[in-house]
Amino acid sequence: MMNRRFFSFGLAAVTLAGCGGPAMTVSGPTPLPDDLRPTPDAGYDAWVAAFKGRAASRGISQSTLNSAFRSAGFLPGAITRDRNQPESSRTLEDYLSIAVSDERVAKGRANYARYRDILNALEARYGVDATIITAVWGLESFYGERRGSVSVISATSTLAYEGRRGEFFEGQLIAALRILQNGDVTPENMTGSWAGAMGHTQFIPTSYLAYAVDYNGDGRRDIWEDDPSDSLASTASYLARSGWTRGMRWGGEVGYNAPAGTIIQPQAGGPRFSVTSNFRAIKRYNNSDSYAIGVGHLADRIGGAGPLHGSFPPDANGLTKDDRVALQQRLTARGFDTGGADGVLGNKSKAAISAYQTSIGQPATGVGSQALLASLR
Ligand SMILES: [Ca+2]
Repeated sequence: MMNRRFFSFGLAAVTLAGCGGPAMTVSGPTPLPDDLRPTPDAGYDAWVAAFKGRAASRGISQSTLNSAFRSAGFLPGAITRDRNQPESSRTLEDYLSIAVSDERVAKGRANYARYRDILNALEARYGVDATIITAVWGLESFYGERRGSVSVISATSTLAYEGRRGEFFEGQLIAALRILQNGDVTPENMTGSWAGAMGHTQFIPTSYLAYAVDYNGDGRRDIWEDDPSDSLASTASYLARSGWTRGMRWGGEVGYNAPAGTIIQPQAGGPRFSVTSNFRAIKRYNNSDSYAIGVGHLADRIGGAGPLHGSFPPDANGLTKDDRVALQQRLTARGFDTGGADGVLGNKSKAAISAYQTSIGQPATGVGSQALLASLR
């Protein structure tokens, strides 16, 4: 979460926990890939030795440093993922296809029901709607299923050492060490995304220090455990302190009982939204209009609302979402695996299109078209 503009995680990547995209930042119960396990690196070791002096001067004890770095190390995969984040962002339509998928809505409704008591208590205490808290949880970690299992000390130290955003990540590393020093979590349990976002709602370490809450009263602010209550309370705390106004909607689709607000149209030809100051509070979590609309719309859906009323225009290749879904279904039926039929033509779909084009003697462009769709009928 947070300061994602540096990451363009976006459903882009992270945020689309569960999207299966190339830049996922959360890993969940699947085994760690080898490149996110510590690898010997002399340059990293020298950097850590120097860093320990700087950390000590900022109040980190030797025993904290020793235990934190005992099993930490250089993660080549953090650097490649950081460098390979997509430059271009998804269209709002593609973003919402993933962020507010039928599965994410259904699981959101189930978790909203399961944790209704605590969510309602949080709404009463912090003023943030229970459905909004649930939606943030859904986008950040697929309701806790994909919290990330990368060592946070390894991830933040690797990215601090690599240096492209070294100052930012050294700050996160110092914050992570303070968390360990406070005794909220052990080094082995302090896991998260390859970029150091932690727990059910993917707090970066500095945000944890500023906003995390011990809700269940066990004396530790534990956002890593299976019990999501501290994480959900921490998210409500963060939104409340980001300017959330109790009882105000985030916004809505213009023409369909939206609250008064600033009008935005993130995708030309697509739906327009009227957004309030609570929309801007969501953007403090992740500074992206698509993300904030994703949270708001997912919250509405969890609360029982239906899909958006407006439609989006055809994409640059003349295909509507229905066309793209049909293209994926027909390719799959012919044995070219698109990894599902969500209407989002990602890397797997592009590879399937290329393989199909090759099979019919056409240049493998990986780009769909009406002609290609028609050829599959
Ligand atoms: Ca606790």
